[in-house]
Amino acid sequence: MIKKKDKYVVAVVGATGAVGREMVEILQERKFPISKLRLFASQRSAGTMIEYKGDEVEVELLTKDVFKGIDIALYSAGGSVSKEFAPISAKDGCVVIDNSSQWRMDPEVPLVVPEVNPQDILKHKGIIANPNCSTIQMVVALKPIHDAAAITRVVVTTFQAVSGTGNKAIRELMDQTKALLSFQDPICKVYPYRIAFNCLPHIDVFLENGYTKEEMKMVLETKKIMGDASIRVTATTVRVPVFRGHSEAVNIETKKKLSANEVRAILSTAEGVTVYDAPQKNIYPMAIDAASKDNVYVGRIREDESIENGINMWVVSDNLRKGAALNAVQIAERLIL
Ligand code: NAP
Ligand code: 12T
Repeated sequence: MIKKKDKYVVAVVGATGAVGREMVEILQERKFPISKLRLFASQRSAGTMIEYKGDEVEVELLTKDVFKGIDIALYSAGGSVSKEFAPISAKDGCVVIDNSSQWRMDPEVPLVVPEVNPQDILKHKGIIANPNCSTIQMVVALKPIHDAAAITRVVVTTFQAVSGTGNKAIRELMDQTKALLSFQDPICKVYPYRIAFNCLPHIDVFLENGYTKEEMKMVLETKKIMGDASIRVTATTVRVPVFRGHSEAVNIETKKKLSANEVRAILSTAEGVTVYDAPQKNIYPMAIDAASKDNVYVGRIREDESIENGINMWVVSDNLRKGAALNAVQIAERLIL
């Protein structure tokens, strides 16, 4: 349990990263009650100044002895940093909300999307995990359908933006695009092949079963967040040359039959969802609409005519906001309620 206060000392670990910078923005935007904001990163960027509420806050070097007196730490500095530092933070009485995949499947660690399983926040023992970006936006759209018609199976294909990999990948897509448009050879450092004008069916590392780790995160995390291990999930995750916003083609099978109109009605009142679905007027969600927005956008809702009870839909959200920083801040907001 967190001790209730009027204002909290909040830390962002990995504050100079693509997700960390978004966290600082969102804390400010949503007026999170902060008495002192502390920002941490590695030696590479200690001393960098980041603006928060009109002031410049200096980025400090992350060390093991910084956590005393910090109430909540939002971590976004990669799995190895979370593995090493999160238990130390928790021992010092700080509640960690961790963005890496390090703790997500630990049975002691709640894995939370506030629209889906806010009740799990209460079970934390010092660490709460923020799910994978692709999983978060999908479950926000699945939960209301599951409540109405019991989902039995999900087949998902993702189209993921490079910002999911961080600042280096954003730069790589920019540099490769510039190079190719000037008839130069693109340099590949972050991804094994060029991402500019290409699609890579490869996100995170390959596992023994032939799936990528990103695909298996979608399978396992969905079951844990929805609190239903019986939902069958299979995924193909693809990196596309988009800077911001993940798109997903989601095929759902349900126990009870739902028409496309029923799904539209259910989703149009669902928390955190915007239905954007009028194909006759060329209205469907796109990454360029979702970028810098908070909601999960759903469109292309239609019956899967190849099975009895099936729905196809297209789900888009900003991977750095709902997929990472916003979801983490929303967890923190519930934590202090
Ligand atoms: P990024 O742009 O590469 O930023 C990484 C951040 O971590 C930077 O602030 C970096 O600081 C800091 N950092 C790296 N090593 C560190 C160390 N040893 N000690 C302290 N700080 C260190 O990456 P990002 O996209 O923001 O992602 C960060 C992490 O968040 C990822 O590794 C991933 O685990 C997680 N993530 C989760 C989701 C999700 O699905 N929910 C989405 C994206 C990312 P410097 O400036 O000093 O290098
Ligand atoms: N490799 O948080 O590269 O598990 O887009 C999120 C995004 C891991 C994660 C990516 C990744 C995660 C990516």
